[in-house]
Amino acid sequence: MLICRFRTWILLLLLMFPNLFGPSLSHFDSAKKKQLREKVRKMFYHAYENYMTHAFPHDELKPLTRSFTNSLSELGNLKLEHLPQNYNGTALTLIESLSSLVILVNLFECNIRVLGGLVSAHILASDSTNRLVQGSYKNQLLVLAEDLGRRFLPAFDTPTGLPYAWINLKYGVMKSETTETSTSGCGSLILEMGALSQLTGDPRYESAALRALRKLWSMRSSLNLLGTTLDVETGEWIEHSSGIGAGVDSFYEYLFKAHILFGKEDFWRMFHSAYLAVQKYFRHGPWYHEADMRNGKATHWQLTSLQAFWPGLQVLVGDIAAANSSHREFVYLWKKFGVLPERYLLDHQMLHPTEKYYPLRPELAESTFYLYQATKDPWYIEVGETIVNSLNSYTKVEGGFASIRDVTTMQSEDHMHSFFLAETCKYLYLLFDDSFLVDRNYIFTTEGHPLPVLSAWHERLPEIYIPSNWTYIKNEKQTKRSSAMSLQVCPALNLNSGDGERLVESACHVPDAGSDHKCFSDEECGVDSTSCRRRSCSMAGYCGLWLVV
Ligand code: DMJ
Repeated sequence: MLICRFRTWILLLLLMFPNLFGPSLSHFDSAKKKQLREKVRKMFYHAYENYMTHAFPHDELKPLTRSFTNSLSELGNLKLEHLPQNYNGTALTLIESLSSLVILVNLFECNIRVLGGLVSAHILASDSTNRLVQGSYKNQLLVLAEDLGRRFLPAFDTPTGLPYAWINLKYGVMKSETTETSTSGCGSLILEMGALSQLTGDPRYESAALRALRKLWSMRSSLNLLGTTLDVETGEWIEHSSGIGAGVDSFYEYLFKAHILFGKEDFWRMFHSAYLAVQKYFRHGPWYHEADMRNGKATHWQLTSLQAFWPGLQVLVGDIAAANSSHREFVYLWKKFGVLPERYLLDHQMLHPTEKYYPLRPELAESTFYLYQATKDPWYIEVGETIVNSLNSYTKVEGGFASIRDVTTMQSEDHMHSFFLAETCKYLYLLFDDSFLVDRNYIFTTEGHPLPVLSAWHERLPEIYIPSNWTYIKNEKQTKRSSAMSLQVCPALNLNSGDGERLVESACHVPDAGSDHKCFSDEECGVDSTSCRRRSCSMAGYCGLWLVV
């Protein structure tokens, strides 16, 4: 009894003088964020400097042998990361590199990595309010982007308008080229090619990407589902089974992000139908399985590392409760294996026998970043810390960061993908320091390249979709619309109970261990259902949102 009273007094004192017993938790949080962002900065430069020493100007670093691989994919990312330090030199190197290209590239990869990198870097370089700008810039990157975009166009010259997956940048589509491509391969080009059209005034890039996207959408089933692979000449599906992971992922991402970037209602309508179909036919609790587009029947019960981007997209949509519940499952798997395995068989609760690798993928860090932005729940900072610590313990080598061949043995593989720099490090850094984004309104392409949301690029603002509590920020130059991220809400799910009554339940809700809410430590406290914030154990011994009070 006496102890209880003592705790109550302490609690009251703490409420009145939050710093009475030392620095407040928010102080602690910001010190922790600072320490973590320094850790990530060091990781980035360790990877980047090794790349520059052992691989530049080739595509990707082999960190174990300190050599390089060639697949063109690094070019775009490299330039973006390169701008702050050595801007003029890099632009010139790029110009020389691109003019001599005669290689066969994958259109999708080249688009998201190279064209996206060039377009984004051009926008950053021409923005005088940007701290990245150094020296004089004369649109060299845009010239390169346009040159590359023009080389893409022959790929779209098919009876369907769906582009070939592979194109030779000098000679166009090769004679015996495969006509098979993936949904993401021909449906995730609109952000980069649309931005290129906006910047150059040449509508051909946006038109080509849009025509392909519309054709793809017209091939959906009556359930609003798409397959994974198709034939660009006939417009027939090859693989009818699909999910939200490999071969499809960025198709969904680009429908919604194109709506944000260009404001066209068409994109929203397509996305809205597609999103509902995914939630209806692929979702199983917090997991997403694969299903046949024709009948919605489950085909593969697998979790893949690529699917971990989905909660991030759901945050942009505003479906934060669903995002949070899936994200937790991915975090659980990350902790179980130390990193995320490429494929996990949900029906057998075991790793896929041949896909046990972790190639330094960014998706979990990306979703963690979005969820933290939306909720400011410090728990996501802890998740970020776990990811950073795992990367440093299991993947850091003298020559950079190495992929993991097998998560059961943590055996390394001699490859550092370019997305480790362009995405993994970037999203981790932004999780701990979002100052770059403050007062700005960016979307990130699927390769992590920022593109500003500008009213000038909007056909018109889709007023009917903007809730009344969304804010407009005016500055002298342009009007920006804030994204769903600024809402910081945790919408509850509306469920129908059996007797017809509406029950409201939040997917992020985790009850306290004791029904009387008493506790000895934070571990016994759950997650608040309306704010999605983790509750903590007060000195008085009760779970609650004490920091918020
Ligand atoms: C990235 O290249 C892109 O995000 C792509 O859309 C799929 N995922 C890889 C990284 O895992």
